[in-house]
Amino acid sequence: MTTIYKKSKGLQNNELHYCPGCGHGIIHKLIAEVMVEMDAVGTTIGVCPVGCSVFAGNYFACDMVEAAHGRAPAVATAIKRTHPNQPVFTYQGDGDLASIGAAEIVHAAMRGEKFTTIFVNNAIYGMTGGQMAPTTLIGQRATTAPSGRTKEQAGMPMRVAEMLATLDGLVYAERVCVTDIPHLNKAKKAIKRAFEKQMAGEGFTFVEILASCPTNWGMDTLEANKWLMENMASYYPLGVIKETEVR
Ligand SMILES: Cc1ncc(C[n+]2csc(CCOP(=O)(O)OP(=O)(O)O)c2C)c(N)n1
Ligand code: SF4
Repeated sequence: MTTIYKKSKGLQNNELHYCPGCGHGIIHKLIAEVMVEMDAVGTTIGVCPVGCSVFAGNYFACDMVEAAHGRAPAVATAIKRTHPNQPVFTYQGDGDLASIGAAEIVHAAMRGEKFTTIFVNNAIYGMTGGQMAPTTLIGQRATTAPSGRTKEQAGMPMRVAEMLATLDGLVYAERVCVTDIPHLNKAKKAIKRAFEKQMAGEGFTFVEILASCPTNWGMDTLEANKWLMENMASYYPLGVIKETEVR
């Protein structure tokens, strides 16, 4: 029998706890494949967030550290400074990164810390049952905005990649999504580019990944991907936001 799919060696052989259609599992697979391609499974150190991916350490086949809510960039700073030759990444949701951890990510980018952040933007707090996040779209319903987010009450949704790109320490920011195979391939390329620039010692690198949360969006998996492309990708444009030349 021909094997057409094999689990990446960058992942442990554990069953994922994510809901069907959730972006986290797909993104884990892409990061794991990049680690394998870069021959960095044994050397990479990841930092897990608080949120649905709090158990990411059960899945990646590399060392993973758990950080308190939003503090992954501070923990990654310490790890990278003491292990400058090893790839370091934080893996964070939008509640973790753009809400409680907003200061940590801004200051890590400002300082040009030489690690990579994988930012999973699903426009909602997944783990705690669908509260509004800084990235929730105008009109989008959340348990804390039952009639939909309004600009008057909560301001406009935060475009994190563009905001961080204004800081000199950030050398690469790209926004991708994981809705279909061509977009998955682009997402993997972006993750690899971010790791390569990190390992070249250029500065802070950031990949924002638009992903679906069918459970809290109240949609089936296909509907969720369609909604993402029609609504999220128009407010959060895909593509390279900033890439500096090697100094
Ligand atoms: C200090 C603190 N405040 C609040 C919480 C509760 N909490 C856990 S996960 C979470 C939201 C996570 O959402 P997000 O980062 O978007 O990740 P997702 O679950 O969507 O992947 C919150 C508010 C906490 N764990 N610690
Ligand atoms: S609640 Fe949302 S983010 Fe969390 S595992 Fe389920 S689909 Fe994924």
